[in-house]
Amino acid sequence: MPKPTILVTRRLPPAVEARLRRDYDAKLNQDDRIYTSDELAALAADADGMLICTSEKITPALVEKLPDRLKVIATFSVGYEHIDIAACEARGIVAANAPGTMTEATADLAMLLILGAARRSYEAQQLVRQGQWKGWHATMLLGIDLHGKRLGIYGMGRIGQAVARRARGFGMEIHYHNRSRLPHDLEAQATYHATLEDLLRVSDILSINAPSTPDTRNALNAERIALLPDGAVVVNTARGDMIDDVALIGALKSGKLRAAGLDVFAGEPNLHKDFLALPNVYLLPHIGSATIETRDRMGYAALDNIDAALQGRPAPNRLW
Ligand code: 8YV
Repeated sequence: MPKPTILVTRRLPPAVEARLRRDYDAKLNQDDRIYTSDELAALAADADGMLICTSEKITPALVEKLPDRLKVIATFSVGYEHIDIAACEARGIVAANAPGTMTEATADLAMLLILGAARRSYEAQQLVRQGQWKGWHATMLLGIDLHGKRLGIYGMGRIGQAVARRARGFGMEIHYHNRSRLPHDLEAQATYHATLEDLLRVSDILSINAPSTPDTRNALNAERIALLPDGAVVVNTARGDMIDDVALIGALKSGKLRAAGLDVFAGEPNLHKDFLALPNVYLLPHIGSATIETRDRMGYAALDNIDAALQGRPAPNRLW
C-alpha cells in the first residue's frame, strides 16, 4: 500500500523529518520559504495531511480549496490562532496542536526575559562589546531585585504555572489572573485575581502567558498599563498582538515602565521600529520553544496527531 502523503510547510528538525520520511510520502520544504495561500492549496492537492507552523494561515478560503482526501492539519505549535477551526470542522478535517511540548522551554525563556529586563542585560552587553566598559563603579547599570517582588502572571495554563514554579525559586510572590481559578493544589499558594485589572495593580513584574484570542488581543492597552505600579516590568512570551505597542513604547519612554522583555511581536518579524531604539527593552526573536529537545517533541506531537487521524483514531490534541 502506498504511504499517505504529508505536506510539510516548513523545514523541521532532522529527527522529525526522518520520522516523516520513514512513515510517509513526505513533501518537505527544504528551502524553508514561506508558501503563499495559493501555493499551499496547489501543494496540498495530493496530500492526506498537512504539518504546518504558525507561519501558515489556514483561512476558510484555503480550507475550501483543500482536497477531499486531506484528513488532518497538525500544527507544530501550541498556539492555533492561525487556524480557522470552524472551517476545518465544517470540512471534517481534523485540526490539532501540540500543547505541553514547549512548557518548560518557554517558561525558561520567560525567566530569561524577566532577568534580562530587570538586570539591564542589553545595556550591559552593549557596554562590554562596544569597548565602553571603563571599570566597576557602585552605581553602574543598577537593575532591580527579583526577590520579594510580586510577579503577575496573566494566563495560568501550563506555561504560566511553569513560570510560577521558577519564580518561586527566585523568592517572588506569585499573583495570577486566568479565565477560571485553579484548583488549590495547582494554585500552590498563588493569589488569584478575578480581573486582569486587579492583577495589574499588584504586578511589579507582569508575565503574559495567555493565548491570543479575539478576547485577549490588545489586552495590555494604555488604560491597563496605567494600572501597573510605577516602574513595573512587562515580559511577553505569548503573542505580540496582546500588547498595544504604541502604548507600551510610550510607557517605556516616559519611565512609567522600567523595562520590558519581549520574545513575540505584533506583525513579527517586522516589529515596531521604536523598540530598537529603546535601551530598556530586552528583545529576542520568538525563540521561546527553541531548544533541541523541545523542537523534536513539538514535531513528534504533530506527527502523533497525524498518525492517529490517518489511522482512524482520535488525534491526541484535536481542536474540535
Ligand atoms: C513556535 C509558538 O516556535 O508553539 C507556539 O505557539 O509560538 C512557538 O513555540 C512557533 O510558533 C512554531 O510554529
